[in-house]
Parts: sequence; C-alpha cells; structure tokens
Amino acid sequence: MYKTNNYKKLKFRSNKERINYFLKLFNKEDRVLVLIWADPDALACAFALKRILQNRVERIDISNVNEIVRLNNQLMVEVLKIPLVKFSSELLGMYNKFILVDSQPSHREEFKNIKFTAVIDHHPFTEGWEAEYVDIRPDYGAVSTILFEYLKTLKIKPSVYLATALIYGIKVDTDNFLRSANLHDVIAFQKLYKYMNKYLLNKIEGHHIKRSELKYFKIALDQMKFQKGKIFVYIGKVLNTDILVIIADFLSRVYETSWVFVGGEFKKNLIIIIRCDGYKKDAGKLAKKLFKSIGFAGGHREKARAEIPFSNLNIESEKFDTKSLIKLFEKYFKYKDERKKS
Ligand SMILES: [Mn+2]
Repeated sequence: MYKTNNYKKLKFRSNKERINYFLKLFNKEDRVLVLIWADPDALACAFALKRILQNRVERIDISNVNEIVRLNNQLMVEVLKIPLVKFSSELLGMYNKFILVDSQPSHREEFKNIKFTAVIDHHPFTEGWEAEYVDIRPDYGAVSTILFEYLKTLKIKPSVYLATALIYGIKVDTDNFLRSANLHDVIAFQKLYKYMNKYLLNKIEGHHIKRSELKYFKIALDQMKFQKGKIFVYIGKVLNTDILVIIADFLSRVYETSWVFVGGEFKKNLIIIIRCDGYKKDAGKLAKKLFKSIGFAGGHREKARAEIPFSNLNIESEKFDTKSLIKLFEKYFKYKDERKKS
C-alpha cells in the first residue's frame, strides 16, 4: 500500500504514465463510487471521472455527501444532466472502490473511514490518510483543470455537457481567473471553450435568485441603514444563507459604498456576510477580530463571513434588528475613526 506520507515520491515522467497508473487500479468487475462535497468544481470532476471510467468498470456512480442548496449548483446538475446518487452509509456497501475528488479524506467526517483508491485534489495537502493513487496539486485553481488534462491525455473529446461543466468548475474556483488561477487553468479553459455551450452555461450562472427569495430584497431595501459609506441590514430568518451573500454582493455595487454588512438568522445562528472593496481594508481580519471568540469567522480582504450562535450574544434572536447589527461593529469603527483623527 502506498502511503501518503511519501506521496511526493509518486512521480511520473509524463501525463501518459500517470494516467496509465491510475487506470490500472480499476478493472472490469469494479463497482466504483466517486464521492464529492458537491460544488461546481467537484461536480464537474466527478462527471469527468465517470466519463473516463464508465467503459472500464462494471459500474461507476457519483454521490454527494452534502445537500445541494445553491440554485446555481442545482441548475448545473439539472441542465448538464449530471447523474447523482443519494448518499447514505448503506450506499457504500454496494461498491468496492472509492474515489474522492476536490477534497481529502481528512476534510469531512463522512470521508474519514472510507478506504479510497484514488484522491485527486487541489487543496493544501493534509496528513493522516492514505490512498493508492494521490494527485494533489495545490497550485491549480481548479481540479477541473487536472481532469481536463486526464481527458486530453486519453484523447477523449468531452461532450458539450462535460465541457460546460468543467468550464463552470474552473470559472467558479478561480473566481473568473481573478483568484488563484495558473497557466494550466487558462489553457484548459481555452481548450474546453470550443466544446462548451454558452447558453447552457448562462442558464446555470445567470440565475441565482429564486422567485420566492425576492421578498428578502424588499426587506433589505426597506431595512438598510447607511452610515459613512457603510450599509448595514438585518434580514431576519432565512431558509438558506446564500440569499444573504447575494444581497451583500448586490449592495456592494452601490456607488460610494465601502463596506456592506448583511445579517440573517439561520438555524439559531446569526450569520453576517461582510463585503468591502479591499483597498486598505480587510473584511476577513475584521470578522476574526470581532467574532472569532464567540463563533466562526473567516474570509479574505474583500469577503468575509461570521456565524455566531445567538446564545453567545446578549440578545434574543426575535429582538435582533439592523440597529443591533450596527452595534456589533460600532466599537470597531469608532476606534478606527478616532485613530484616524489623532
Ligand atoms: Mn475545487
């Protein structure tokens, strides 16, 4: 058994050698399950693996361990006809080989006890697990790019659906090439572009608001408060935190707005989505400074998120409103203003 501790020793002189090694791990009698934490990159990669292995094994299926709640991702599955099998622990018994893509066994509880034949990912390498085949490339913007290289090496022409899926995976994970894309991502995008369908892609990425969610925009516009270039708004209970992100992104486009704070209640937590222009500002740092000790907080310069159990705040969720949200940030900005003056 090949140990991941020395995974760097698994070196191949060419993509061909690599892919041959990978393919030799599977045979005609195998029943293979590809496991993912479904997001566009993971979905596209699993779809590509199914294409690569479907004629080489008895059966290959894809299962997502998370529920797909984001509308774009639901549309991706529907429009590109990506076949998914509902995850359960009983499901695992129906397969003899497992592949993990766009994630590592240490990332999720669900993956920890599974013996993976192959792990293909681009997140930073983690310890404490092993697999027969490991292909981890943290310098790649998307795992979809790695899978494109597999397809190319095998001279498999992707279908319109598969090409569109991989393009979408690359676009989302690289934030349209504005973040962490390398030359391989750019080449994959360019090569896949001629096989994809831009109308299908537009169907997926062009719609991210459900009609039933428009009411939250009304709340946002009615309740929001401006303060020195900052917009604050508390939306109240939401069924899905994505709508808070969508509203925050929308408000961050308002001219002369340097900060946006959108709050909402989800599963007894106060969720706060923070946006700023990143110029001499750091949303991630702000979130961590204020909320790390009472909940989850993280993000980067322009985007951040905090999740705080209401039980850790000195206010009941029913009484929380936009003013309460402003109060959470008051001290921080007062201190900043005072520092500027002195
Ligand atoms: Mn990814």
